[in-house]
Amino acid sequence: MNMKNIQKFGLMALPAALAFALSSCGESNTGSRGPAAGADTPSSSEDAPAAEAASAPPAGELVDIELEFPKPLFQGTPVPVKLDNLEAPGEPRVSFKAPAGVTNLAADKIVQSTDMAPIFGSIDLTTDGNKDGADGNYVELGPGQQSVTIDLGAPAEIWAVTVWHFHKSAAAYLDVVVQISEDADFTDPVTVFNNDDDNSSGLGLGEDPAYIETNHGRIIEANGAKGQFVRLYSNGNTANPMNHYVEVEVWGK
Ligand SMILES: [Ca+2]
Ligand SMILES: [Ca+2]
Repeated sequence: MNMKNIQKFGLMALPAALAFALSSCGESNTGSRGPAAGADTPSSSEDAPAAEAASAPPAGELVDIELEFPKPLFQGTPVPVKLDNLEAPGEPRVSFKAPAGVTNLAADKIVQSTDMAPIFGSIDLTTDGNKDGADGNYVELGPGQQSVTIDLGAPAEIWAVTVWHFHKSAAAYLDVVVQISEDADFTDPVTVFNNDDDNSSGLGLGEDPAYIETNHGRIIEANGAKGQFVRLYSNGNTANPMNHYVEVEVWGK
């Protein structure tokens, strides 16, 4: 996420965060702070009993949400991927922070795509809950820039989007952009991920890194952004010009 988007996010997410904190913690006198600040800073409230703080987590406290991953599928020696914005190798992330009780709101939800007649598979494989990357479990969209859009069915507070494009062989997807919108036309979307480092997609210059797909997919944090629609763009990958989705999850409430 680039700085511009972080700023946009903060401004948009703060009122919702405050509303959540106030409604969930009636006796709190720390309403002038967001939950993130409260979680990182010792409470300055001297009249709050310690026992109360110990028995219930403060409103807005974030917990670790552990993801489930499919089996790794790499076969043979991966072809080296060369991209200017490719991230350095490192340990994969397996969890993210979110309020307790978030669920995968994308499960079995309707998915629209710029390619509704895929080359291989069907669009609904994107949200069918199966992350196994074997043949028959992914959808292959046509070449060039394509997108899928998930309608969550109701407005939500979104904390992470997790995506598995294709993990049977090592490839990095190009111009990956993920946006959250309150309206179906994406008139004022929040961009939570963008690795289009030359703005060839016309969606803005992205500062997120390109990454090689594995069974760990990708965790994209959304920091409580409000929206009902989640759109994921890509423009082919380093192995071929096609676009693939094994699964997309949208964690929120
Ligand atoms: Ca699937
Ligand atoms: Ca590009």
